[in-house]
Amino acid sequence: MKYLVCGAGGFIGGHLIRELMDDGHEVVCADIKPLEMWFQFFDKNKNFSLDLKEYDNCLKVTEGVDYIYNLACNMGGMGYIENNKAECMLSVLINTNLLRACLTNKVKKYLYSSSACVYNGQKQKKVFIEGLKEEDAYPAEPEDGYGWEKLFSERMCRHFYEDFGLDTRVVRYHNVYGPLGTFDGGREKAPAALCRKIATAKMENEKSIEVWGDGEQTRTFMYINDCVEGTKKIFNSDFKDPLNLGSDEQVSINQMIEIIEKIADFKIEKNYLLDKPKGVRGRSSDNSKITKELGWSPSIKLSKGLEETYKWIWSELNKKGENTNKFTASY
Ligand code: GKE
Repeated sequence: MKYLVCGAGGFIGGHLIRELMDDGHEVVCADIKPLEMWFQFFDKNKNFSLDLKEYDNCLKVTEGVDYIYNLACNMGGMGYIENNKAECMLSVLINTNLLRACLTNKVKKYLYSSSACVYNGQKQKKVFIEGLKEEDAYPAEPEDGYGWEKLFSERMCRHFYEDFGLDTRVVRYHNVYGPLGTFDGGREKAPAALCRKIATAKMENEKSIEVWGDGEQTRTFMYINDCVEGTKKIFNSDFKDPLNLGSDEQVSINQMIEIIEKIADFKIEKNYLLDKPKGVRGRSSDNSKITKELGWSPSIKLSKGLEETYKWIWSELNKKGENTNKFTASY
Protein backbone atom coordinates (compact mmCIF):
# COMPACT_ATOMS: atom_id res chain seq x y z
CA MET A 1 0.00 0.00 0.00
CA LYS A 2 1.09 3.59 -0.64
CA TYR A 3 1.40 5.77 2.46
CA LEU A 4 1.63 9.55 2.75
CA VAL A 5 3.27 11.05 5.86
CA CYS A 6 2.55 14.77 6.36
CA GLY A 7 4.96 16.49 8.73
CA ALA A 8 7.62 14.19 7.23
CA GLY A 9 10.45 16.57 8.10
CA GLY A 10 9.61 16.63 11.79
CA PHE A 11 10.51 14.53 14.84
CA ILE A 12 7.72 11.91 14.93
CA GLY A 13 7.37 11.97 11.13
CA GLY A 14 11.00 11.03 10.56
CA HIS A 15 10.86 8.05 12.92
CA LEU A 16 7.48 6.89 11.52
CA ILE A 17 8.70 7.02 7.91
CA ARG A 18 11.73 4.88 8.76
CA GLU A 19 9.41 2.33 10.40
CA LEU A 20 6.99 2.25 7.42
CA MET A 21 9.93 1.76 5.04
CA ASP A 22 11.22 -1.10 7.24
CA ASP A 23 7.73 -2.62 6.95
CA GLY A 24 8.24 -2.60 3.17
CA HIS A 25 5.74 0.15 2.31
CA GLU A 26 6.07 2.83 -0.36
CA VAL A 27 6.06 6.21 1.44
CA VAL A 28 5.33 9.67 0.04
CA CYS A 29 6.64 12.45 2.31
CA ALA A 30 5.50 16.07 2.63
CA ASP A 31 6.58 18.93 4.86
CA ILE A 32 6.71 22.73 4.70
CA LYS A 33 10.41 22.79 5.63
CA PRO A 34 13.09 22.84 2.92
CA LEU A 35 14.41 19.31 2.37
CA GLU A 36 17.83 20.09 3.87
CA MET A 37 16.08 21.00 7.18
CA TRP A 38 14.21 17.68 7.46
CA PHE A 39 15.25 15.82 10.64
CA GLN A 40 15.47 12.55 8.70
CA PHE A 41 15.54 12.36 4.88
CA PHE A 42 15.25 9.26 2.69
CA ASP A 43 15.93 10.01 -0.95
CA LYS A 44 14.34 6.75 -2.14
CA ASN A 45 10.93 8.25 -1.24
CA LYS A 46 8.93 10.83 -3.16
CA ASN A 47 9.60 13.95 -1.05
CA PHE A 48 7.58 17.20 -1.30
CA SER A 49 8.64 20.47 0.34
CA LEU A 50 5.42 22.52 0.20
CA ASP A 51 2.77 24.23 2.33
CA LEU A 52 -0.12 21.88 3.18
CA LYS A 53 -2.29 24.81 4.29
CA GLU A 54 -2.91 25.17 0.54
CA TYR A 55 -5.65 22.92 -0.89
CA ASP A 56 -3.91 22.48 -4.28
CA ASN A 57 -0.81 21.15 -2.52
CA CYS A 58 -2.96 18.71 -0.53
CA LEU A 59 -4.53 17.47 -3.78
CA LYS A 60 -1.06 17.02 -5.26
CA VAL A 61 0.45 14.97 -2.40
CA THR A 62 -2.63 12.76 -1.83
CA GLU A 63 -2.90 11.65 -5.47
CA GLY A 64 -2.72 7.85 -5.76
CA VAL A 65 -2.22 7.44 -2.00
CA ASP A 66 -4.06 4.78 0.03
CA TYR A 67 -3.27 5.74 3.63
CA ILE A 68 -2.36 9.04 5.32
CA TYR A 69 -0.68 9.89 8.61
CA ASN A 70 -1.14 13.63 9.20
CA LEU A 71 1.46 14.78 11.72
CA ALA A 72 1.86 18.20 10.10
CA CYS A 73 1.26 21.24 12.29
CA ASN A 74 3.02 24.36 13.50
CA MET A 75 3.94 23.48 17.08
CA GLY A 76 6.57 23.15 19.81
CA GLY A 77 6.91 23.09 23.56
CA MET A 78 5.22 25.62 25.83
CA GLY A 79 7.82 28.24 24.90
CA TYR A 80 6.44 28.15 21.36
CA ILE A 81 2.70 27.47 21.63
CA GLU A 82 2.15 30.06 24.38
CA ASN A 83 3.63 32.79 22.17
CA ASN A 84 2.28 31.72 18.76
CA LYS A 85 -1.43 31.04 19.29
CA ALA A 86 -2.67 32.34 15.93
CA GLU A 87 0.11 30.56 14.02
CA CYS A 88 -0.77 27.28 15.77
CA MET A 89 -4.47 27.73 14.94
CA LEU A 90 -3.65 28.13 11.23
CA SER A 91 -2.74 24.42 11.28
CA VAL A 92 -6.50 23.89 11.00
CA LEU A 93 -6.06 24.65 7.28
CA ILE A 94 -3.76 21.62 6.92
CA ASN A 95 -6.22 19.12 8.40
CA THR A 96 -9.22 20.71 6.68
CA ASN A 97 -7.65 20.70 3.21
CA LEU A 98 -6.15 17.24 3.62
CA LEU A 99 -9.58 15.84 4.58
CA ARG A 100 -11.15 17.51 1.52
CA ALA A 101 -8.37 16.08 -0.67
CA CYS A 102 -8.94 12.61 0.83
CA LEU A 103 -12.49 12.65 -0.55
CA THR A 104 -11.39 13.87 -3.99
CA ASN A 105 -8.58 11.32 -4.23
CA LYS A 106 -10.54 8.49 -2.57
CA VAL A 107 -8.02 7.88 0.22
CA LYS A 108 -8.82 4.74 2.24
CA LYS A 109 -7.79 5.80 5.77
CA TYR A 110 -6.57 8.97 7.52
CA LEU A 111 -4.93 9.45 10.92
CA TYR A 112 -4.84 12.83 12.68
CA SER A 113 -2.27 13.66 15.35
CA SER A 114 -4.06 15.41 18.20
CA SER A 115 -2.59 16.29 21.56
CA ALA A 116 -3.04 16.19 25.34
CA CYS A 117 -3.40 19.97 25.02
CA VAL A 118 -7.08 19.33 24.21
CA TYR A 119 -7.75 18.41 27.85
CA ASN A 120 -9.79 20.70 30.10
CA GLY A 121 -7.41 23.00 31.97
CA GLN A 122 -9.60 22.89 35.09
CA LYS A 123 -8.71 19.18 35.45
CA GLN A 124 -4.97 19.91 35.37
CA LYS A 125 -4.65 22.42 38.21
CA LYS A 126 -2.81 20.14 40.64
CA VAL A 127 0.40 18.11 40.56
CA PHE A 128 0.28 14.30 40.31
CA ILE A 129 -3.29 14.29 38.97
CA GLU A 130 -5.31 11.18 38.10
CA GLY A 131 -4.57 10.14 34.50
CA LEU A 132 -6.75 12.07 32.04
CA LYS A 133 -9.42 9.90 30.41
CA GLU A 134 -10.47 10.61 26.80
CA GLU A 135 -13.82 12.04 27.99
CA ASP A 136 -11.94 14.66 30.08
CA ALA A 137 -11.64 16.83 26.96
CA TYR A 138 -15.22 17.96 27.68
CA PRO A 139 -16.60 20.35 28.82
CA ALA A 140 -14.11 22.00 26.43
CA GLU A 141 -11.39 24.20 27.87
CA PRO A 142 -8.28 23.22 25.89
CA GLU A 143 -4.91 24.99 25.73
CA ASP A 144 -5.39 28.44 24.20
CA GLY A 145 -4.70 28.51 20.44
CA TYR A 146 -2.97 25.16 19.78
CA GLY A 147 -5.35 23.07 21.97
CA TRP A 148 -8.48 24.58 20.38
CA GLU A 149 -7.21 23.77 16.88
CA LYS A 150 -6.50 20.19 17.92
CA LEU A 151 -9.95 19.73 19.48
CA PHE A 152 -11.75 21.32 16.51
CA SER A 153 -9.81 19.18 14.03
CA GLU A 154 -10.60 16.01 16.03
CA ARG A 155 -14.28 16.79 15.56
CA MET A 156 -13.80 17.51 11.87
CA CYS A 157 -12.29 14.02 11.47
CA ARG A 158 -15.36 12.53 13.19
CA HIS A 159 -17.78 14.41 10.93
CA PHE A 160 -15.87 13.45 7.77
CA TYR A 161 -16.40 9.85 8.87
CA GLU A 162 -20.09 10.31 9.82
CA ASP A 163 -21.09 12.39 6.77
CA PHE A 164 -18.74 11.15 4.03
CA GLY A 165 -17.61 7.72 5.25
CA LEU A 166 -13.88 8.62 5.37
CA ASP A 167 -12.17 6.10 7.67
CA THR A 168 -10.45 8.35 10.26
CA ARG A 169 -8.31 7.76 13.37
CA VAL A 170 -7.41 10.31 16.07
CA VAL A 171 -4.41 9.90 18.39
CA ARG A 172 -3.77 12.23 21.33
CA TYR A 173 -0.01 12.48 21.89
CA HIS A 174 1.30 13.23 25.41
CA ASN A 175 4.68 15.00 25.28
CA VAL A 176 6.81 12.81 22.99
CA TYR A 177 10.61 12.90 23.36
CA GLY A 178 13.69 11.11 22.02
CA PRO A 179 16.71 11.41 19.68
CA LEU A 180 16.47 13.22 16.31
CA GLY A 181 14.11 15.90 17.63
CA THR A 182 14.32 19.61 18.39
CA PHE A 183 16.51 20.39 21.39
CA ASP A 184 17.10 24.16 21.07
CA GLY A 185 15.88 27.26 19.21
CA GLY A 186 12.58 27.78 21.03
CA ARG A 187 10.37 24.89 19.90
CA GLU A 188 12.00 22.27 22.16
CA LYS A 189 9.96 20.52 24.87
CA ALA A 190 11.14 19.98 28.45
CA PRO A 191 12.97 16.60 28.15
CA ALA A 192 15.23 17.75 25.30
CA ALA A 193 15.60 21.26 26.75
CA LEU A 194 16.77 19.97 30.13
CA CYS A 195 19.09 17.37 28.57
CA ARG A 196 20.65 20.17 26.54
CA LYS A 197 20.97 22.52 29.53
CA ILE A 198 22.62 19.88 31.72
CA ALA A 199 24.93 18.66 28.92
CA THR A 200 25.97 22.26 28.17
CA ALA A 201 26.52 23.01 31.87
CA LYS A 202 28.74 19.93 32.15
CA MET A 203 30.74 20.89 29.05
CA GLU A 204 31.15 24.54 30.13
CA ASN A 205 31.49 23.64 33.82
CA GLU A 206 28.56 25.92 34.75
CA LYS A 207 27.06 25.69 38.26
CA SER A 208 23.38 26.16 37.52
CA ILE A 209 20.71 25.81 34.84
CA GLU A 210 17.50 27.78 34.24
CA VAL A 211 14.29 25.85 34.95
CA TRP A 212 10.89 27.23 33.91
CA GLY A 213 8.40 27.38 36.79
CA ASP A 214 9.11 25.98 40.27
CA GLY A 215 10.03 22.49 39.00
CA GLU A 216 7.18 20.87 40.96
CA GLN A 217 4.85 20.78 37.94
CA THR A 218 4.21 17.21 36.77
CA ARG A 219 3.99 15.54 33.37
CA THR A 220 4.35 12.19 31.67
CA PHE A 221 6.77 11.87 28.77
CA MET A 222 6.49 9.21 26.06
CA TYR A 223 9.59 7.85 24.33
CA ILE A 224 9.54 8.02 20.52
CA ASN A 225 9.69 4.22 20.05
CA ASP A 226 6.46 3.80 22.04
CA CYS A 227 4.98 6.70 20.08
CA VAL A 228 5.66 5.13 16.67
CA GLU A 229 4.54 1.64 17.75
CA GLY A 230 1.34 3.00 19.29
CA THR A 231 0.59 5.24 16.31
CA LYS A 232 0.78 2.29 13.92
CA LYS A 233 -1.36 0.13 16.21
CA ILE A 234 -4.04 2.81 16.38
CA PHE A 235 -3.92 3.26 12.61
CA ASN A 236 -4.29 -0.49 12.04
CA SER A 237 -7.10 -0.85 14.61
CA ASP A 238 -10.81 -0.32 14.00
CA PHE A 239 -11.10 2.22 16.83
CA LYS A 240 -12.26 5.58 15.43
CA ASP A 241 -12.66 7.74 18.58
CA PRO A 242 -9.79 9.81 20.01
CA LEU A 243 -7.30 7.65 21.95
CA ASN A 244 -4.63 8.68 24.46
CA LEU A 245 -1.12 7.79 23.36
CA GLY A 246 1.12 8.73 26.27
CA SER A 247 3.03 7.39 29.24
CA ASP A 248 1.39 7.12 32.68
CA GLU A 249 4.75 7.44 34.52
CA GLN A 250 4.08 10.87 36.07
CA VAL A 251 7.09 12.84 37.38
CA SER A 252 7.83 16.40 38.47
CA ILE A 253 10.26 18.43 36.41
CA ASN A 254 12.63 18.34 39.38
CA GLN A 255 12.44 14.52 39.42
CA MET A 256 13.18 14.45 35.68
CA ILE A 257 16.20 16.69 36.28
CA GLU A 258 17.46 14.23 38.93
CA ILE A 259 17.22 11.38 36.41
CA ILE A 260 19.20 13.39 33.83
CA GLU A 261 21.83 14.36 36.45
CA LYS A 262 22.41 10.65 37.16
CA ILE A 263 22.69 9.89 33.42
CA ALA A 264 25.11 12.82 32.98
CA ASP A 265 26.93 12.02 36.22
CA PHE A 266 26.79 15.76 36.92
CA LYS A 267 24.93 17.56 39.75
CA ILE A 268 23.56 21.03 38.99
CA GLU A 269 21.87 23.87 40.85
CA LYS A 270 18.50 25.05 39.57
CA ASN A 271 17.58 28.67 38.93
CA TYR A 272 13.75 28.73 38.78
CA LEU A 273 12.23 31.29 36.40
CA LEU A 274 8.59 31.69 37.49
CA ASP A 275 7.67 34.03 34.63
CA LYS A 276 8.51 31.52 31.87
CA PRO A 277 5.73 29.54 30.02
CA LYS A 278 4.50 26.79 32.35
CA GLY A 279 1.39 25.26 30.77
CA VAL A 280 -0.76 23.14 33.11
CA ARG A 281 0.22 22.27 36.70
CA GLY A 282 -0.16 18.51 36.26
CA ARG A 283 -0.90 16.14 33.38
CA SER A 284 -0.90 12.37 32.93
CA SER A 285 -2.43 9.87 30.53
CA ASP A 286 -5.04 7.32 31.59
CA ASN A 287 -4.23 4.28 29.42
CA SER A 288 -7.21 2.06 30.26
CA LYS A 289 -8.95 2.68 26.91
CA ILE A 290 -5.88 1.99 24.70
CA THR A 291 -5.14 -1.10 26.82
CA LYS A 292 -8.71 -2.34 26.38
CA GLU A 293 -8.87 -1.55 22.65
CA LEU A 294 -5.37 -2.58 21.58
CA GLY A 295 -4.13 -4.82 24.40
CA TRP A 296 -1.05 -2.56 24.52
CA SER A 297 0.14 0.68 26.12
CA PRO A 298 3.43 2.63 26.24
CA SER A 299 5.96 1.01 28.58
CA ILE A 300 9.44 2.46 27.96
CA LYS A 301 10.69 3.88 31.26
CA LEU A 302 11.59 7.57 31.43
CA SER A 303 15.11 6.77 32.71
CA LYS A 304 15.74 4.55 29.66
CA GLY A 305 14.36 7.05 27.13
CA LEU A 306 16.23 9.94 28.71
CA GLU A 307 19.49 7.99 28.57
CA GLU A 308 19.14 7.59 24.77
CA THR A 309 18.03 11.21 24.41
CA TYR A 310 20.82 12.68 26.57
CA LYS A 311 23.50 10.64 24.77
CA TRP A 312 22.23 11.82 21.37
CA ILE A 313 22.06 15.50 22.41
CA TRP A 314 25.55 15.27 23.96
CA SER A 315 26.86 13.93 20.63
CA GLU A 316 25.04 16.66 18.65
CA LEU A 317 26.48 19.40 20.89
CA ASN A 318 29.95 18.00 20.26
CA LYS A 319 29.62 18.09 16.48
CA LYS A 320 31.49 21.18 15.39
CA GLY A 321 30.39 22.88 12.17
CA GLU A 322 28.32 19.99 10.80
CA ASN A 323 24.70 20.64 9.83
CA THR A 324 23.26 20.25 13.33
CA ASN A 325 21.19 23.44 13.04
CA LYS A 326 18.16 21.55 11.73
CA PHE A 327 17.47 20.45 15.33
CA THR A 328 18.09 23.91 16.77
CA ALA A 329 16.68 26.23 14.08
CA SER A 330 14.15 28.70 15.46
CA TYR A 331 12.46 28.81 11.95
N1 GKE B 1 10.08 23.64 27.02
C1 GKE B 1 10.65 23.78 28.26
N2 GKE B 1 11.95 24.20 28.36
N3 GKE B 1 9.86 23.50 29.35
C2 GKE B 1 10.45 23.65 30.55
C3 GKE B 1 11.80 24.06 30.72
C4 GKE B 1 12.56 24.36 29.56
O1 GKE B 1 13.75 24.74 29.62
N4 GKE B 1 12.09 24.08 32.07
C5 GKE B 1 10.95 23.69 32.69
N5 GKE B 1 9.95 23.45 31.79
C6 GKE B 1 8.58 23.09 32.15
C7 GKE B 1 7.52 23.94 31.44
O2 GKE B 1 7.39 25.20 32.10
C8 GKE B 1 6.28 23.07 31.61
O3 GKE B 1 5.68 23.31 32.88
C9 GKE B 1 6.86 21.63 31.57
O4 GKE B 1 8.28 21.77 31.71
C10 GKE B 1 6.59 20.94 30.23
O5 GKE B 1 6.84 21.89 29.23
P1 GKE B 1 6.84 21.45 27.66
O6 GKE B 1 7.49 20.13 27.52
O7 GKE B 1 7.40 22.60 26.90
O8 GKE B 1 5.29 21.36 27.24
P2 GKE B 1 3.96 20.87 27.97
O9 GKE B 1 4.06 19.45 28.36
O10 GKE B 1 3.55 21.86 29.02
O11 GKE B 1 2.95 21.07 26.75
C11 GKE B 1 3.17 20.36 25.54
O12 GKE B 1 2.31 19.23 25.57
C12 GKE B 1 2.39 18.45 24.39
C13 GKE B 1 1.38 17.32 24.52
O13 GKE B 1 1.57 16.67 25.76
C14 GKE B 1 2.83 21.29 24.38
O14 GKE B 1 3.78 22.35 24.38
C15 GKE B 1 2.88 20.54 23.08
O15 GKE B 1 4.19 20.28 22.73
C16 GKE B 1 2.12 19.25 23.13
O16 GKE B 1 0.75 19.53 23.06
